[in-house]
Amino acid sequence: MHKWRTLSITKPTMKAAWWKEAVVYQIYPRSFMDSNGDGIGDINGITQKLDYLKDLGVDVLWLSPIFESPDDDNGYDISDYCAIMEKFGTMEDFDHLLDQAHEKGLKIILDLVVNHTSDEHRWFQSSRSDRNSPYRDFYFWREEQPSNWLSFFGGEAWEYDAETSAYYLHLFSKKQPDLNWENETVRQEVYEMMHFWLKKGVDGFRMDVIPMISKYLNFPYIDTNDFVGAIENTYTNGPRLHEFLSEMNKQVLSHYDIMSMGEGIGIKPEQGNLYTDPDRKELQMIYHFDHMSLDWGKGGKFDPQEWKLTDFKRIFREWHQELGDKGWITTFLDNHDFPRMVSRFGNDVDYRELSAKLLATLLCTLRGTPCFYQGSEIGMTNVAFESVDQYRDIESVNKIKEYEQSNGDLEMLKPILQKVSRDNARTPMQWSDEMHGGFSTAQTTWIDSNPNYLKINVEANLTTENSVLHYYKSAIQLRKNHPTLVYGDFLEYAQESESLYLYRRWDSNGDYLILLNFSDELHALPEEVKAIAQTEKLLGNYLKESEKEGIIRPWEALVYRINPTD
Ligand code: ISL
Ligand code: CA
Repeated sequence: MHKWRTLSITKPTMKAAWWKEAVVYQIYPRSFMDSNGDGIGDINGITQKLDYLKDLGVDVLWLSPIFESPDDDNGYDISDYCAIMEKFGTMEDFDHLLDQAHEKGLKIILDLVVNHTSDEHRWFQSSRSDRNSPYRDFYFWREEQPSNWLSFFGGEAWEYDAETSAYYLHLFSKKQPDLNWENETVRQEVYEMMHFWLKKGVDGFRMDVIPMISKYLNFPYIDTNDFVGAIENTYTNGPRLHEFLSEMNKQVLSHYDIMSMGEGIGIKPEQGNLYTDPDRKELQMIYHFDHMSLDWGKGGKFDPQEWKLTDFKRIFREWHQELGDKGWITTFLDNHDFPRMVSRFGNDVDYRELSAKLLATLLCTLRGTPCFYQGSEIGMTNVAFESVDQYRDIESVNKIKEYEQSNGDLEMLKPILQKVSRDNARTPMQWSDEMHGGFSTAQTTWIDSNPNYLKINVEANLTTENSVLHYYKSAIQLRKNHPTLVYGDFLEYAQESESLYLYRRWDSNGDYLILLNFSDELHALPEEVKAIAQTEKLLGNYLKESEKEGIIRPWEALVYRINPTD
């Protein structure tokens, strides 16, 4: 009966840290809350909602970029790192937000976007206008086009600039020239800017495309049919990457008790510890994309493929094994760059609430710091925009243009956009059933709301006992009350199942069993799991107990504590 108690209980070797125990909540400021009725979310809007966030139980708020920017890529193209975007408010507004957040025990981390700047940044302006400018070498200028690199947002990554008769590198849009980290002054400028925010009391950074800051200076040719391969083998993990990160750690990060979370694009499990092993003194954690990129077919992100639970499980298993008790990851299932998690990994039609709750259970019981994206806590879904004119994201807009130019049938593109566009995650937060979901009092907002706000909104969730929101609160509290869910080891059952994700988290403080059914069907639990006796149920997403024993219902999520036996 108790054969599964044979797990050898070892002393936990994983070091404790507040940022491992924390739950992160990502805010996309322009879509969170509009305080002044201009149709764009803003900083004061966030301040208004701090009590809501506190009540949800999250600890750290990651704000997508709030800095001055011409907004070519929604603020990921920064023209002044130390100024606030006018649309979002003022520096006083930000100081007030930080102050209020701290008063409530919430931390705030900012988006550090230093692989590139905006082309409207004064460094680039000077660099472009004068070949002898001290800023010339802040970017990559070449007389001839060095290679065939492609940009993430379509087209070539080397752009010819007539003003200065040379090519510059931009891995993202033309308005996002890549910074040359080889230049020591660039690095010093970045570190100084980081100190500026940290001295203000900011609690850390999420670091945008950080694996790309060191470039292979021969810019090797890529296979243009394999963009994913180009990212993994050529664009990321350049020769001086770890040297730069150690330097940043030494000069900046190590001076504060803060969170550093790298966007782990292109990082494979075996490289995880190079970034996050504490002994190496670089970053605390990274979030890898391996489970998110499953739909990147040959043609890139716009070639959606189905994902498989066995791949998903294998990815987390491999990361877990590779990191061991050293490095650390952030876990996430969506953010502002991806479709909504309930639409992608759950079933947003027949089991929206159950599957949204299941996904929350997963993130709150996996090893890694969970990072939730705004709106997931009420089960917000992808949006089915009827017209391509409703898209705002540069990636989607460029794709639409490309289709138009090649006489592609836009009707064919529509269902793809509805599935993969980043705008799925960028529609306004749904606070109530009022106009624009209570996000704004403006007649029109910068992007249309998802019409399902009439049903899916915070207010309705607050007043319904079994809502997704209330479940989120319980799942987050569960993680906080049981540190084994943070630090414990990880053991899986039924690895080959395409429907069931069943695992155990355990250490000398406790032993937990997590059962998740990722399917619309009822399943029998494997014998080895049924044999685990004497358990206490801590969390479940169905109201009533199942009448049959040993089965798990569609999208059912269960967390048990396994009682110690003697
Ligand atoms: O969303 C993607 C493209 O389909 C991702 O590949 C994304 O471009 C990549 O993860 C980098 O993301 C970050 O940097 C970009 C910015 O557009 C994203 O919003 C940001 O998260 C450039 O700064
Ligand atoms: Ca506003």
